[in-house]
Amino acid sequence: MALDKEMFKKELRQRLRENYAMELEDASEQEIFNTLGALVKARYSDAWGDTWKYYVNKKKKQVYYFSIEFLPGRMLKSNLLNLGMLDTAREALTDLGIDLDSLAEVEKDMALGNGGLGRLASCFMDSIASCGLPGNGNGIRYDYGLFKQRFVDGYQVELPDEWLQGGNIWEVRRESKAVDVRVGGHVYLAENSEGKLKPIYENERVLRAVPYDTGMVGFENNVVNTLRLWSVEIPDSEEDKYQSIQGRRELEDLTAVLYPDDSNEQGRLIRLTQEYFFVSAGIQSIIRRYKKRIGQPISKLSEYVSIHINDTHPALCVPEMMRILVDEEELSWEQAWDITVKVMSYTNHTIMAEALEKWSIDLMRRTLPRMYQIMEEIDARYVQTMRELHPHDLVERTRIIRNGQVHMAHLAIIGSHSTNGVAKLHSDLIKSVVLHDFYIIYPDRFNNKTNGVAQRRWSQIVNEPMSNVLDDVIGKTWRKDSGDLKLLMNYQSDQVVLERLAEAKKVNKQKLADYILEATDINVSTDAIFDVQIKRLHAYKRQLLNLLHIIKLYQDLKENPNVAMQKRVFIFGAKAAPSYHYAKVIIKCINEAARLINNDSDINDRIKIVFLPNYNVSLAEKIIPAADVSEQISLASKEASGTSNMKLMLNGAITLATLDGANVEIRDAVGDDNIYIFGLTEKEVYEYYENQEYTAQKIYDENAVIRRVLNAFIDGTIPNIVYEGREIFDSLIKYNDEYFLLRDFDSYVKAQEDIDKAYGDRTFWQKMSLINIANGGRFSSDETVRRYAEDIWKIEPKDSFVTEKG
Ligand code: NBX
Repeated sequence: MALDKEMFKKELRQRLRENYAMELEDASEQEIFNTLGALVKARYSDAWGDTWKYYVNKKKKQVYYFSIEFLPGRMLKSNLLNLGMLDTAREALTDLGIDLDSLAEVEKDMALGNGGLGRLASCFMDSIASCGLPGNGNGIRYDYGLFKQRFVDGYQVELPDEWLQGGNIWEVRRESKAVDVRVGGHVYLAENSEGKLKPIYENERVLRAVPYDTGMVGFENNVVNTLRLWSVEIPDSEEDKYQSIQGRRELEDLTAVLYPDDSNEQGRLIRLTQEYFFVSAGIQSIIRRYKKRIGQPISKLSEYVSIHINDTHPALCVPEMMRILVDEEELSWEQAWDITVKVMSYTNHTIMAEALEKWSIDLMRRTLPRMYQIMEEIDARYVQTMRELHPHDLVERTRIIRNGQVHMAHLAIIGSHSTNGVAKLHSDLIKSVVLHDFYIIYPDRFNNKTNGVAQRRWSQIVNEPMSNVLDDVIGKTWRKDSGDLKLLMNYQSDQVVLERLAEAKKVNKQKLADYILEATDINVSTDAIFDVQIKRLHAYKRQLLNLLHIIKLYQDLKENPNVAMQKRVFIFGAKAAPSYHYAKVIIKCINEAARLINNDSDINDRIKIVFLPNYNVSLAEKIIPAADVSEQISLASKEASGTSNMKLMLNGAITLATLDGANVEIRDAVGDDNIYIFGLTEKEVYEYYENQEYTAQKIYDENAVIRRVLNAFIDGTIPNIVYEGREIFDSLIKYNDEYFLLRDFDSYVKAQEDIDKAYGDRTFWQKMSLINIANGGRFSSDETVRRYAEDIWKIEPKDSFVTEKG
C-alpha cells in the first residue's frame, strides 16, 4: 500500500519512539536518518523476499556480477525515488521542519571503489533491478572505502574513510550463509578409496566469509535484487590458531581496505588473497544455492547461472569454478570446462599496459596452490589444443602462464565465452591492437557494450530544477524511459524553453557556488563559465593540459588586461593514487596556480581555479548539474570509455573532447556542431608510435606561447613549486611528453577560444545545451544492461511481475 504524507509522518515518529525512545523534536539528525532508513528498508523488504522467491520458483536464469569494487555513493534518495516515495517523503519531512536534502547529507558515501569501474558496477546494479532483470552483485565489504582527500599546503593528504562509523542501515548480515575459503599451505593429489584423484590440503588457512546483503531497488517495479558483499572472520574451528592479537589482525586485515590504485597492480599478497576470497565465497554460495533451490543436475548449471567478470580482478572465477566442478562435484575436466566457459563472461576496461594484471608464479603458487595447479592444467590444455590450429608464436603469446607470470586477462578470455570493451572505439582497439592475438583465435568471443549511466540518479535525483522544466515541456515519460528526452529536440528554437533551462542551470550554479565558498573560501560568480574536469588524476587524462591552458590565459591577461573573454571558473575534482608520485605533483601545481591566480588583483576574478578536495560520488552530484563545459581531454586511444562525459552531457554541459572512448559516440549523438573536438585522433597517435618521430623539444623551441607557459613552471612565475615545476617541465621536455600534451596544445587552445565565443551568444549556447540533454538518453545504463542481458548473459526480464503481484 502506498504511503501518504500523513502516514509517513506517523510512521516516522512511531519508529523513533520504538528504536530510540525519543520524540522527533529531541532526535539528532543521525537518529532521524537511521529511522528514516529503517522505514524505507521496511517498505521494500517484502518485495526483496518476493523477488527472490519469484526467481527461484520460476527457475529464472540469473547473472552474478563479480566486481572487486562497487561505488554506490548515498542510497537514501535513490531508494526513495525508486520506491515512488521521494515526493511524499520530502513533503512529510518539510511539514516536520526537516529538509530532506540536508538530512540526506548525513549518509556516509559508500565508496568501495576507485572510480569509473566501481561506479559503473553500481549503475549496472540500479539498471539491472530497474529493468526487472534477475541479477546480483558480488564483491567485498571493505571496512574502509577509498581514502578521504585533504589538501595541506597544496599537497594531497590521505585520511581513512570510516564509512561504517554510525552503522550502515542498508545492509543485512547473513551469518547463516557464511562459507569457508581455504588459502595457503600445500596441496597434492592422492587417490581416494574409489581410485579417484583428489586434492589433499596441508597447513592451509581457513577463512570465514560472511555475507552482508544490500537490496538493490528497481525503479517502480517491485523488484529488489541483491548486492552481496563478503567480510572476513575467524572460523570457530580455527579459533585456537589465532590466539595472538597480531595473528587475528592479519587475518581481519584481509577485507579492511580497498586498494586505492586504479591502474597499477602491485602484485601484493593481500590483494591476491582478496581476489580469491570474494570469488571463492561467491561461487560457493551460487553452487550451494543452485543445488538446494534449483535442484537441477550440475551439468545444467549454464542454463541457470551466468557469471560476469568485471575487469580481471575476479578472473579466478574460472579456476575456482573448475575446482568446484572437478574436485567437489566430480565432473570430468572436459565437462567442467564446457560449463565454465559457458557460464563466464568478461569485460575489459583498459588498454593501458601497466593496468593489465599479472601475478608471479611464485606468489600465486604460495598463496593459492590449488588455483595454480588448475591454471597450469588449463594452460597446458590450451597450448595442446591451439598448437594444432595456430602458429607456435601466437599460441605462446596468448598462453596464461608465460615468462614466470600468470596473465589474468588471458585467463579471463580463454575461460569465458565473451570479452567486451566499453565503447566502440575501445572495443575496436582491443580487437586490432591490444588483444589482437586473441581476436585471431576467438573472433566470435569479442563484442562491444558501450557504457551507460544510471539516468534517474544522474538527472532526476541530482538535478531537480532541470527535471521540473523537462516535466513541463515534454511530460514525465522521460523519467522512466530516458529515450523520451529526445522529445526535447522539438524545442531547440523555443526561446521560452531555452530560458527556463538556463534558469535551472543558474540555480544549480548558485548552489555549487555556495558550496565552493563554504568548502574553499573562494568566491565564484555564476556569470562565469563553469568549466569542469572531474575524474581520477592520471597523466593520460591530461589534467595538466587543462592547467597549461589556464596558465596561458593568465599570461595573456597579465600582458593585456583588456583581452576580451568570458569569465571562467575552472573546477577540478580528482584523487591521485597515494603511490602515484607524478599525479600528486600535478595536484600540487594546480593548487599553487590556483593560489596565484585567484589572489592576483590584475586578474580581477576573470579566471578562477577551484580544486575541490575529496572528489566522490556525492561531490559529483553537486558539480555535474552546475557544469557548462565538460573536459574530456585524454590522449586519443587511452580512455576506454569515460562515464562522467555522459553524466555531464545529460545535465546540459557542452563537451570539449578528444576523439577518445565514448566521446566519439557522444559526438555522433549530438552532431559536430554541438561538441568541441580537438587533438590527435587515435590513428594519428599510433602513427607517431610507429614512426617514433615525436619531439617535444622541437615544439618547445618553435612555439613561443608554449615556451612561455612551460617556463612558468621553472622561472618562479608559479610560486612554491620549485621541485614540482621542474618535474613537470622535465616530463614534457626531457622525457618527451609521453601523452602528447604539447602536440595537442594549439588545437586545445583553439577549441577553448571557440567555446569562449559561443558562450557569448546566449541563445546559441542554450540551444547546444538543450541538444545535449535531449540526446543524453542514449547513454542510459538501462540500455547497456539490456544489451548484456540479451547478447551475453541470456537472461530475461521479469516484465509480468508487477501484474502478477497485483
Ligand atoms: O572504467 C575505467 C576506465 O578508465 C574508464 O574509461 C571507463 O569508463 C570505466 C568504466 O568502464 N577504469 C577504471 O575505473 N579502473 C579502475 O578503477 C581500476 C581499479 C583497480 C585496478 C585497476 C583499475 N586495479
